[in-house]
Amino acid sequence: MEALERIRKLKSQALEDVARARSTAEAEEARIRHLGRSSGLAGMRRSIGTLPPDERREIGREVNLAVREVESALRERLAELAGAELEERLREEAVDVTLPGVPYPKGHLHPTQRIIDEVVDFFVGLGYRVAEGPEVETDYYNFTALNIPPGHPARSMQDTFFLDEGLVLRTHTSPVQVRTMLSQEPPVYVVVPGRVYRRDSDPTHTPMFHQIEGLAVDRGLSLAHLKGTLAAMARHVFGEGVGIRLRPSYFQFTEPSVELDVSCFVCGGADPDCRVCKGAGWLEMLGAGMVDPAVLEEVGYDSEEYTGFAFGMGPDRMAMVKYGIPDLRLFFEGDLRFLRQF
Ligand code: 2NM
Repeated sequence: MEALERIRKLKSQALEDVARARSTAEAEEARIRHLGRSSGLAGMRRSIGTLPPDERREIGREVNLAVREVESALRERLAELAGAELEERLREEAVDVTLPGVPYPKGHLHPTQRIIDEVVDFFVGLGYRVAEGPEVETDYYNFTALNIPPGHPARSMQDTFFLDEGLVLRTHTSPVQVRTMLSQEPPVYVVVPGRVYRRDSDPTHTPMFHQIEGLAVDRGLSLAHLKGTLAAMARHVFGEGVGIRLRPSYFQFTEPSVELDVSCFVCGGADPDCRVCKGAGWLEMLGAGMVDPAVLEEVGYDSEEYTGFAFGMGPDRMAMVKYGIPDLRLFFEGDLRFLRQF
């Protein structure tokens, strides 16, 4: 019978293809080719109805048997191939957990940031809040509110980066203290770290540098509170052994104004050739003073009821002294060989 012969042929071709399949993808292709809708066996199944009735039964059974045989061969081959493919993937993707890891490079805090952290931590420990503000400031907050009127030399072209009309790069962080006072009533205790800008550039001056300023406004604050607070801060940063002294000074926004020196933390004043203090025995550390009543009145505080002290220091300069760095420009070049020393 011609039909039986054809079924046998289709079946043996299918079994051969299945056995030859080298991957699960190839086995799937064989399934589509030999059992799919347009395969020979599927075509025969569809045409059974057109056969003479006495042939239908036998041909039908043979086609079904052939299909089942191919299906079971496919199932077996697929299982084999899938197992082999899994083994292969496990081998390829295996991770050797005994290999040494990639070393993670260790970061270093910038020397300026180390000083800022030490100073800010000290004041936070006393109960001060940390305040920050914009680096582009208005003329009013940077100068006028701080008792520096138009025409004052501190505003001069030599010092200040002027931007558009009425705007400057802040030359100190004091405008943040002004904003703080305008936004709340006393008592005020804030410490203000940040970047500031002045038109200066040589081994000990960079056009951008850092400041930490602080402000306390309360009832009954005196120069004695200022002195005790800053002495404790100096010892926190430069060591318990250091002494301090105040010298008279002048700032537009404080009266009286003082400068604070720290006794040399290397020689204590004993070495006339000391590389840190150059034999002076003292290191200049910060400026400070009692907030001028005119500044308190400007922000709406009653200067009869409240007094305040304020101070400002340069953490870049302090880091140069503490770590013996000769050129401030090294701080802002981002050279990792420099940073790795800290
Ligand atoms: C300094 C020195 C002395 C200061 C004053 C004020 C404010 F806003 F309260 F008036 N803030 N900072 C001040 C006083 C800053 O830096 C060398």
